[in-house]
Amino acid sequence: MRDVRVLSGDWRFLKADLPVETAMRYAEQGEAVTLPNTWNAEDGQDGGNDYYRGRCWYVRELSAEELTGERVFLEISGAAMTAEVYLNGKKLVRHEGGYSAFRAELTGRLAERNTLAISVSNEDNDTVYPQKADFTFYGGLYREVRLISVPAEHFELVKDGTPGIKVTPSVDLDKHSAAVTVETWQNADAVEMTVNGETRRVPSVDGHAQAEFILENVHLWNGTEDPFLYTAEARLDSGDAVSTRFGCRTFRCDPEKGFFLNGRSYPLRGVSRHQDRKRKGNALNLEDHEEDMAIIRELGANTLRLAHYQHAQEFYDLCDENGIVVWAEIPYITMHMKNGRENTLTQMRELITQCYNHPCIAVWGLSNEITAASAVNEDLLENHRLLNDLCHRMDSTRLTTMANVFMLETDSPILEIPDINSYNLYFGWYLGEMSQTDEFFDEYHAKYPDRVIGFSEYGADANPAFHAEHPERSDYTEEYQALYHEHMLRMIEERPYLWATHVWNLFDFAADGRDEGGKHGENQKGLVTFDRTLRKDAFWLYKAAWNKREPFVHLCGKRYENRCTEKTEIKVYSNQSSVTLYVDGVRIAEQEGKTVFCFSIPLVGEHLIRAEAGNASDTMCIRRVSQPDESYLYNKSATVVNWFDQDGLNPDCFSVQDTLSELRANPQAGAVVNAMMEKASASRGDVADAVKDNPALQRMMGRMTLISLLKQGGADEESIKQLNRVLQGIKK
Ligand code: GCB
Repeated sequence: MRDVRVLSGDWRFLKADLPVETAMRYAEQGEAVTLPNTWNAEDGQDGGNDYYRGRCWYVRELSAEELTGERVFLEISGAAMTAEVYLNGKKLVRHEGGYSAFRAELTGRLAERNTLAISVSNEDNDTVYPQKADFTFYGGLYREVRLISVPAEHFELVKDGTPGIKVTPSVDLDKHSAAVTVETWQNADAVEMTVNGETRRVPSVDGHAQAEFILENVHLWNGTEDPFLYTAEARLDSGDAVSTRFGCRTFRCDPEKGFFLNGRSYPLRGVSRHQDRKRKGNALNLEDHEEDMAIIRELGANTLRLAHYQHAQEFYDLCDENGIVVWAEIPYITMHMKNGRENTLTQMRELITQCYNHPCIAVWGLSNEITAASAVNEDLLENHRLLNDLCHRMDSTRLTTMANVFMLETDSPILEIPDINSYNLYFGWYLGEMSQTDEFFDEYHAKYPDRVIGFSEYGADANPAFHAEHPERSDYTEEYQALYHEHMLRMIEERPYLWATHVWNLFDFAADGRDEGGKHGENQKGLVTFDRTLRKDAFWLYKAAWNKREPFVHLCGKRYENRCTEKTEIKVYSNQSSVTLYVDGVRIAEQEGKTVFCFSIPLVGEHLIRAEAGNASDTMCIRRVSQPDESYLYNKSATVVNWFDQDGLNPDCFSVQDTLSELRANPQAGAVVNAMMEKASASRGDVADAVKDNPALQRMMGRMTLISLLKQGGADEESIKQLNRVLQGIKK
């Protein structure tokens, strides 16, 4: 018999880097905590990049009754980032990497009364990933800790945190059958394996047993529509037993047609997720995971990128059960560390060992934006090759990929390493125009028609308190975020070759180094707020496009109540094909369409707006005010420069509306622009230098209008007008 006990209570926490003896001696004076626990739930979310990164202790007594069985193991499902486990003052194990499970054997070292002391550290170093990234590196024993007691003969528990059982289904779609290979590792002579009601006794050779089961009329794991799961069980004569669920499916990617599930085209359209929540950090419980999954299902996404590290087993389980296709990855991110190679390999080995049986996982992600702060040199390439080979050696059934940063040249040799590729692009948010995304993919696809390409990240921050009638890049309004995603949704729908697309991010999350958009320590690219209570308008856009099950209609701009324009736009998102608009009870218009419906109405006083689509309806109240509502503006001093509309500009002459490359193609206009740019770069030092030397960035800037470059650089209205006057004096 296997006995598993969760050790959640009776822990003492000491927030100090102490020797083990001292931690044990003063444990009683520590704070009483229950697991899961992080010490950064507050300071990791309040901005300032000043959260505690150091070594702390969790100490607990283990009584004799908790320790039944001939062999006893301690299982730690997640300790961020580096942990050392001590029993009665003796070190049993050290584990580097904050996201994977590990186990230590306690047998033979136990006394009548025992003290378990675990040091956990999230301090910075140059060997354990992640060290540089846009999220808070919470420290703590933030997942469950369990005691596992087993008979003398038992399934393997220590190596790479293995579940002890590995299941590889190989599906023949034509024959409607699957060959299911079950492997186990144990210190016994034979194993009894059961799959789908069929039981076999299999000999164990050198600690390894393997058998193949054939499933006729196989019931496929078929995405969100029918995520059917089988169970495989293995048992020893000693009574020890392990089991795992698995699913039978095939995945395939085509450079022209995108992703295929079970032989049919199945475009992967979804979002990314961090394990993070307001006031809790990464110390999540099952209800938190379930709530996140319910929101994902409501959205109608069929894929998740579980960024940027291994997530909790409970969450991969939920993805299995809900048919969500997953991109799983390790935190090899932003900055390559020459001393970190071993750690990338360990984290990948553990990820694959521990997650192999989940049918939801389709790809292993090698790294994320690794060239953002590192050059593409031989050491980095070699690290990627080793990771890629490791994935293929450990798993011949899945593909490898990586998420590349926008400024990585598309002819970089690193793109040839993984099986399929992906780019994170933020045109229209951090820089450039949204349409540069379209151009990027079109050019890539034309240049590399045989390569599979995906869109691994895109997004725009929005604080739902901020609003604008004419939203603009970087204004943090809910309206700009919605507009941005409308563009991206269209762009994606027009490009079926994109094997997967993932919005960054489903939820706002903590990045303690950020201080922007009216919030401290938060990345606000979420479609839903950090506390999960508010769905921003962009959430409803994707729901309208992806959720075909629940008919609904959503009025955008509910929080944008006070409007000071004569006319206003009423935008409606719906998954229905026709929307009717009522203003103050009067039917104004009916529109046929898809996903996005726009109406313009005059504003005179207070109005009750109602949208109807079939049986669904939504209502809101807006009003005309004489002055702009200041609380809607992020940057209250910045007057939004809207004077540069096409009207009033002489189209035969140059203007700030032209792109940089159009201006530079003319010697006179080019000289004006270059002089201005030089002046600007002299005051910006290194960054401007980096842009000068980076041909990808140069090309990208060439496509941007001068006005957007100027605004990005923070130019004031007067100097923009001045420059425009000069350019209007130069004939095209
Ligand atoms: C990225 C990163 C992600 C960041 C995101 C952002 O490219 O991969 O970790 O959070 O950009 O919001 O800037």
